[in-house]
Amino acid sequence: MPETKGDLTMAVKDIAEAVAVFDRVKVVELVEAEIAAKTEIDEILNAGLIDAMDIVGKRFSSGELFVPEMLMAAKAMKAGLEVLKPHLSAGAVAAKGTVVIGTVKGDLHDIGKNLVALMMEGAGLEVVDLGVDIDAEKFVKAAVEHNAGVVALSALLTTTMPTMEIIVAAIKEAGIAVKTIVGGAPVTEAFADQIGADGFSTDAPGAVELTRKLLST
Ligand code: B1M
Repeated sequence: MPETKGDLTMAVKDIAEAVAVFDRVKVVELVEAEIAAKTEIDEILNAGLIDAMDIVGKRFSSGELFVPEMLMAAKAMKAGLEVLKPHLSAGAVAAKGTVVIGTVKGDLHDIGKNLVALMMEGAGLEVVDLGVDIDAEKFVKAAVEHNAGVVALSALLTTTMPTMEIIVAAIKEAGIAVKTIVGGAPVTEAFADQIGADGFSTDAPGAVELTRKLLST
């Protein structure tokens, strides 16, 4: 039978399953094969790598998996992301503005934040990635030091969302001309409005679009 779109989707789903069983080698092999087969990079990323983390999250919630397994899945996903990286950041041009990005204090999740940073770089933005567990003081210091136009905050835990409010307030208090954007699985637009952030996005491409808009205003 000829290869159909359905077959391709199945192959991408195999990537998700390989991540969910923590098979780093297989993830790399499958992602490389999909790139070679000219599968859409977005499809590999979304239906392959990102969907896998949803599977893992659900298995964690149901008590089927524990933290060490979540970590192994994260490592498998990161290995796949490394292979995709050159394709995600293709077409980079001269920097169009500087973004300081980090995961907020108390939160160690960095896959989504790394993805946002990667796509921002790909869109020609200068990105200063502070890493994880970053407090208000560090964000303010970095924004001043790098003359940033946007500070981007990521949080994956409901317990670290209030820290976003503290950081947004500290940036305003510092009186620096920098916009703040927030994102991460539990973050909503209503929350972003409530804490006085300048923008919110549900995903990495949206964060890039939003940042470009904010930098051009
Ligand atoms: Co954690 N974890 N985890 N975890 N973990 C979640 C988030 C959880 C939903 C799992 C679950 O219960 N189903 C849950 C949070 C529940 C809640 O708060 N309501 C949870 C928990 C409870 C915990 C611990 C507390 C577990 C424990 O110790 N008992 C602990 C906390 C540690 C800490 O941070 N202090 C913990 C630890 C970990 C690991 C370290 C093991 C590992 C992280 C490894 C790493 O990141 N290096 C981990 C993982 C892997 C997950 C899940 C399974 C996957 C997260 C992920 O990488 N997703 C996650 C379940 C899930 O999300 N389904 C879970 C893929 C990634 C691409 O998506 O980060 O959402 P995401 O990014 C998206 C968007 O959110 C958006 O763009 C990306 C897509 O384009 N986005 C932005 C992200 N940042 C943005 C910023 C923006 C804009 C968009 O603008 C600035």
